[in-house]
Amino acid sequence: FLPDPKSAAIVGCPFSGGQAKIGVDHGPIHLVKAGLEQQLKDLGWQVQFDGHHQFEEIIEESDPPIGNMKNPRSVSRVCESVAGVVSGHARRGQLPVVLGGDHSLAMGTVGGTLEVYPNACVIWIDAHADINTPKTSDSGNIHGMPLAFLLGIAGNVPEFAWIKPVLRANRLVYIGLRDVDSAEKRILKENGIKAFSMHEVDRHGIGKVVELALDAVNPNRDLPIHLSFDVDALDPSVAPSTGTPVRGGLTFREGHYICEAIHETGLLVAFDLMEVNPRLADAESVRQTVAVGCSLVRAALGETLL
Ligand code: B3U
Ligand code: MN
Ligand code: MN
Repeated sequence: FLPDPKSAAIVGCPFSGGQAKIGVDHGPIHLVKAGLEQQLKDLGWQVQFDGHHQFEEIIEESDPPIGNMKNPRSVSRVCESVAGVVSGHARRGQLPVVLGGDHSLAMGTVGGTLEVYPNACVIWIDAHADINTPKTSDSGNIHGMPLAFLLGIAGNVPEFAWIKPVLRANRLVYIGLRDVDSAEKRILKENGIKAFSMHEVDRHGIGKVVELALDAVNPNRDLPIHLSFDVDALDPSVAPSTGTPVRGGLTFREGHYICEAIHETGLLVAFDLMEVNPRLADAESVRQTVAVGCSLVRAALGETLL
């Protein structure tokens, strides 16, 4: 089954524990302040927004590293809670629009989606592959690891035991990659995971790449789609306010085209917008990044140019 037509829930996740820079926890507040809820209503959606999540009570005061993983207990508990919220909305027929926060949150969002739609595929838009295991990660930042946990290749970390290996490698595809660690390249190869880097976007054009990406994970165009959009997939000239910008990214139109094309499939069941950090860069850059973020969400929910 698919969500009720045009019923969405905005899930604001002010959380930054999956990486080191302060400010990304303010992303959802800025996106909502910019009017996202009303913008979606203006597109004809019923929108539930109950305020941002309050993670204070579940974030651990003392959270020493496990191996090299930073803030592991907090990340785990926050993601477990997000998974419950996302699956709840999905069960009620709503399309969760999750606003991050850092991309570690996707352990919760994708986990929640797959609880309700076990055969869903994941389209991951990012400069980075976010598939390090706790062993391969140099940084120890868990926002570089969510896919390893979802795929069940992260190794045994008891604190993350609640995450079931719900995602199959043939149901995951990337668009926009350009900063992938060598261990991650090996993981992608070993698991046969399809990825369209910026090289493929340059070669084929974004229209063809989205078609090929859907062919890879959704050949009959009949599986639910979870679209997880890291705003750093966009070129830093388009979305400067993010923690780990990488030059050579998607243009404004390429980013929007992806969202529009996924909307056109009629199969979208969940959308994440992650890594907007309003504490980085100057006021005009922040305004621009927040505006682009809102407009990506609108495109995924059906805003058209004509
Ligand atoms: N792959 C590196 C860098 C990184 C991943 N995600 C972001 N940066 N945003 C890591 O830390 O795992
Ligand atoms: Mn990411
Ligand atoms: Mn990224």
